[in-house]
Amino acid sequence: MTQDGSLPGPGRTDTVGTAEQASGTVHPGPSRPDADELVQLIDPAGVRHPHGHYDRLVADVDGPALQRLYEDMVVVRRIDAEATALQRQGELALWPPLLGQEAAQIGSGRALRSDDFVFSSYRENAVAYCRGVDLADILRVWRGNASSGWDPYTINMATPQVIIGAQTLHATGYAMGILNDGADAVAVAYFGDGATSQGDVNEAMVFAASYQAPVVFFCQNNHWAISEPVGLQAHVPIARRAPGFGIPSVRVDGNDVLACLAVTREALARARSGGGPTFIEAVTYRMGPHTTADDPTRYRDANELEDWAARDPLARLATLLDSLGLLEADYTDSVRAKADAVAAELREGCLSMPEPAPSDVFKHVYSSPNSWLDRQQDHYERYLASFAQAPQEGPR
Ligand SMILES: Cc1ncc(C[n+]2csc(CCOP(=O)(O)OP(=O)(O)O)c2C)c(N)n1
Ligand SMILES: [Mg+2]
Repeated sequence: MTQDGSLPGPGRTDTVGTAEQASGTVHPGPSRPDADELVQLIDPAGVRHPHGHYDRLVADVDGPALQRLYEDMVVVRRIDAEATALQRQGELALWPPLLGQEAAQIGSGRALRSDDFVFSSYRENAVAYCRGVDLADILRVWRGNASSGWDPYTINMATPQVIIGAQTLHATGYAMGILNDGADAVAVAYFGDGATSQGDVNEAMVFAASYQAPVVFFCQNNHWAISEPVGLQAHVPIARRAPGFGIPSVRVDGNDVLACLAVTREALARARSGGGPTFIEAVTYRMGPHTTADDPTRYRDANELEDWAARDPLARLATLLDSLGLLEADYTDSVRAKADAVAAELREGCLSMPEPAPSDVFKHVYSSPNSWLDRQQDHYERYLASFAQAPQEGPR
């Protein structure tokens, strides 16, 4: 198995799973005999392959369910494109695109229960969509309109973390709280390949393993940490690191939405049933820039992008749906209409956001009054007021 995650597929079948349901007890311990195996249920050519272990975890995913996953991916790709356009039009200061990572985020995001709690980085806007975020809320921070986009408890998802890897500690702490409460919810931490080099992520894994905390570490290996290729910091598959902490891990084709759903369901079931943490490495690719401020043509080869475009997560599911007779015009028209409507709502929500007052920047810094901050605010307000009082220069 290579770092790029390529995997030769076995023979073809069009069946979508068999027997058992997705839920149920999963016992602790490594689930895969070969941690380097890349779990794949739908290959890049859109062919569904049977899997001895994971088919049962997606046995309930019938044709209509596959269509819903496809619709989700089309919609979030459209959200991403619309937000990128808004940034180019000067309406957002910055945007971190998720182009290419739709399957990893929708497959895992749709596996979650509403009482699970997500701790993400800045790129998991498709996960936020799965959690039911108000669309404008995902733009609020990038428009410079607010310090935080939403109240975490309304959708059980913390606002995105920009300090690389820090959210893994928050997720682990939250999961330890779940243990204390005797609940069966799960905390899920999303982070990138680059984040795995941070101390925070490694410390989080030590604590998660020590306490057998119900946390899922979902690493999207999109092959780049800004301009640093994953091969520089990971000479072996990233998933191999977790067993060193005593955490079972799995590598999944991150461009295969069904496989991402299956491995996340397994990890969630393990955590709910007292089996502790799981580390998932979703092998995917960031097809766009790191953010709209980045120009990847300066550091990566166009051929690499072309190779990954051939493994596009949406295209392969479209091909599978087509082979099942589930990609008729009335369905694709309705998906397009939904994406158009969501994009229009996103744009409208962005453009109609009320402008905050300049001194709102002082709000929410501390939960209780702070004299040092109050003095700064007072000074700033007097400074702003001085412009109104200053004599205007007029024509002589
Ligand atoms: C602690 C910390 N160090 C450095 C940065 C600067 N930084 C922002 S994004 C990034 C790369 C992260 O790469 P990865 O974890 O692979 O996530 P991706 O952006 O690919 O989704 C870095 C180093 C930061 N935000 N926080
Ligand atoms: Mg990365």
